[in-house]
Amino acid sequence: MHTLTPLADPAVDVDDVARLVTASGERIADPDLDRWVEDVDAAQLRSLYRDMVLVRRVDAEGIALQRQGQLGLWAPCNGQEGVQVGTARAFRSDDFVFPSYREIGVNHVRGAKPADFVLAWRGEAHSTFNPYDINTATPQIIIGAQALHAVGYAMGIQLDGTDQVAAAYFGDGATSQGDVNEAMVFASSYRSPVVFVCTNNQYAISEPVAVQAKFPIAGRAPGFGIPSLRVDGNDVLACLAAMRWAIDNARKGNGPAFIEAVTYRMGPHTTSDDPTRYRDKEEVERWRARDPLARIEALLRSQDEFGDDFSASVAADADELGAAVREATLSAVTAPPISVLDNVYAEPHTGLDEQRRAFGAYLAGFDEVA
Ligand SMILES: Cc1ncc(C[n+]2csc(CCOP(=O)(O)OP(=O)(O)O)c2C)c(N)n1
Ligand SMILES: [Mg+2]
Repeated sequence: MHTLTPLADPAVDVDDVARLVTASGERIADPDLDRWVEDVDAAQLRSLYRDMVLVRRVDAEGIALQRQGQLGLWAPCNGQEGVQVGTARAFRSDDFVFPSYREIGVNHVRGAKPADFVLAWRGEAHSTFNPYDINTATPQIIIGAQALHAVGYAMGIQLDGTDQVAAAYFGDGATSQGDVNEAMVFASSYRSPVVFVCTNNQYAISEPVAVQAKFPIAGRAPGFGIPSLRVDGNDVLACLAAMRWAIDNARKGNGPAFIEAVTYRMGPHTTSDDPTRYRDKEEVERWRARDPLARIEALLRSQDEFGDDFSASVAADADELGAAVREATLSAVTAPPISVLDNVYAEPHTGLDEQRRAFGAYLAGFDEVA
């Protein structure tokens, strides 16, 4: 696998990665990755491209709906479609995925419906989808916590004796959290069938990755006894290949694997953030030239496989999904405030009863005013 050397500045040395499609859309060979995507023909590449376009559209709608006051917050994924779609397409439907708040593309590939992208950000639902409908956990806001959940799930898989795989998605910043490191110790010690996907988008809010990683993040995993791969996160094909490698490793009983996908968050951390305060335009433009969608379009065009019909059908699909996301948001029915306490615990208990009483009394106060 791709060997790692210490980097002077991990944020700058972004080309020290495994890659199959260059930024200009040229298919290059990689001795380790090639065999994992031998079956990927033009039709499959188009399908990966379509998913990335759909994800970008959901993201654009989310930002617009937040700006229009229809959502409380949105965590954009623009620029990260390659790692999200590429890795998620490697799962089997019975694998179990633990995403962070930014994994819109992972949830899309897992089968999230239009409402699933927006209702939690609108404050209408605790969770988004029912995790068991698409074998994907509620997107995690507590940085790194989902790594422990994924390892726990993977240890459960071992007890069940099945060949499912669990996966945790987290960011570069999350690798500084104890939870992620503890999760890697358990995964390694128990040889659990789990894949860690670290999306290195160069920032933890305003903090550049170079502040907390003096060595490529993928280089940490071998210290835990976990094989790792540093891959171009804007190369959907390389991400698919890397994830197939990692999942195969776990499914065969060889234990965990770690992928660092090097990418860039093109938008703000969330709609509450102003990235112009901490990064310059030139940096953003450098990454725009590495766009994950544009490179697949260029590759397909070079093979004469990106026709007008295809382009029009992708645009129509994106329009349809975008309209469905807006409709799901605008038609959302706000539940009575007291229902915030429903479905929090499996069993009722006295603490919850007390909270329900106190919150009910507080809400009743508004009735009196009215
Ligand atoms: C335990 C915890 N600490 C702090 C926060 C506040 N917080 C939200 S996002 C974030 C940065 C996370 O950066 P990274 O892991 O790189 O993920 P990204 O947002 O870039 O996808 C922080 C510190 C939190 N949600 N949870
Ligand atoms: Mg980050």
